[in-house]
Amino acid sequence: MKHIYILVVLISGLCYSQIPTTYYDSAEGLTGFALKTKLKTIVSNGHQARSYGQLYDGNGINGSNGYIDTHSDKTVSSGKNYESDGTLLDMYSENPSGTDPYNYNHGSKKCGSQSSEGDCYNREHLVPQSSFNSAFPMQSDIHHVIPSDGRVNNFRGSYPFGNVASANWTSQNGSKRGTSAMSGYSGTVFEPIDEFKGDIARALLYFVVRYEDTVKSYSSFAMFDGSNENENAFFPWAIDVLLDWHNNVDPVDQRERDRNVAAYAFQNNANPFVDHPEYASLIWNPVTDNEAPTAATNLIASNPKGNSIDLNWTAGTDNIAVTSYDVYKNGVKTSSTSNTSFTVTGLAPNTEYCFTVFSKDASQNIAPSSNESCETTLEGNSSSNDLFISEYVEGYSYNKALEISNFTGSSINLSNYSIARDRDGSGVV
Ligand SMILES: [Ca+2]
Ligand SMILES: [Ca+2]
Ligand SMILES: [Ca+2]
Ligand SMILES: [Ca+2]
Repeated sequence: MKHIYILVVLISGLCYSQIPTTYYDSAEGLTGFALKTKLKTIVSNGHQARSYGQLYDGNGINGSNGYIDTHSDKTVSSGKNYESDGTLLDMYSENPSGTDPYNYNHGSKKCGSQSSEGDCYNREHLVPQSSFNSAFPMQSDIHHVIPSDGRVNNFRGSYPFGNVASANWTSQNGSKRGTSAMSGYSGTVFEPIDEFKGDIARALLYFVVRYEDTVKSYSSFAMFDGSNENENAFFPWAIDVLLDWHNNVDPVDQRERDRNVAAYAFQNNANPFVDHPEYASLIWNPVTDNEAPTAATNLIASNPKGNSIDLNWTAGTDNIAVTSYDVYKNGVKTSSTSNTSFTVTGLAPNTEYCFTVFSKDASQNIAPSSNESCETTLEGNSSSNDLFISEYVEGYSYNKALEISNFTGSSINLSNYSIARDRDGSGVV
């Protein structure tokens, strides 16, 4: 019997559509709220809202079976295993280091009414339904709607998550409700056990990213500050405790990565904070860079033409990275480049110009000036007496082209010109 069970798990695993390896490519290099907004686009594109009932069994969607795939106590390839008995994995009743107080089999004992723990299970909205009026797709979003014991769900109610100072109620696995231990919030809070603090924090981080456009109006939930789309979404005390749970108390493990893949198969989007834990601090606690790069050196102005001069220099260095150079001509900024060479154009003939460049980093810290280098443009060649062929384009088959330039300063009648071809040295044709 056990062999059959393992076989079923493998087959359902093979059916999953995996999170594409390129899923987060467009977020690369971004930080702060620009990263948050980019992630909103990534996780919104393709997200297919499922019905509320499909959370329980998925009903054959895209090879996914809803909670059966995302929230089962099953073996993980690395990290901590619990009973691995295929029962419902309930964060409010699982005892990670011992026997569970009670268990649910998927699909049976759905609430229903409850009067004590173990009576029935239902769907717990980590962000309370009341804050978004039970609207879709939030109501059935499997990243933040988890199966849980009905009694504990009831005690959690719509309270914000946080660390409890003094508990007035404790579930059989140690989840607590009580007074806030966090300065900045004085109401009642709910604290899951350490094992699942990060799971729940990442679900909330996902929620404010996925619903960035509308979360401002969900501020009846005490963790949400009602700020605009491109801002925090959380009160300072709230993001502080979530980042602590996410980074320190309960970092991402293989069980959560497996769940994210199964959730992707269920509704075709992923939780970015599971795949890229570093995104959370990049968005809400970006490192401030106050250190300016070193100056560019060895600036040389050379190769003067009638109206251009070439510049080359040695790169500056930075604690993070030099991202660009401002180019100054006679003390006035004229251009910017990410390279260590630049051609200054649009210059007057027979004129001396002096140049400097300044290294900059992404935080707009500017280095001291490079050395100054001066050069004089050549005598005027900005006009000519006749047309000249400035470019030949070799296209496919019969597609060839000649570019003819007119720098004479006056109109030319092309009927006075002809173009002849010399074929293999056998004369003009
Ligand atoms: Ca268990
Ligand atoms: Ca257990
Ligand atoms: Ca965890
Ligand atoms: Ca820097």
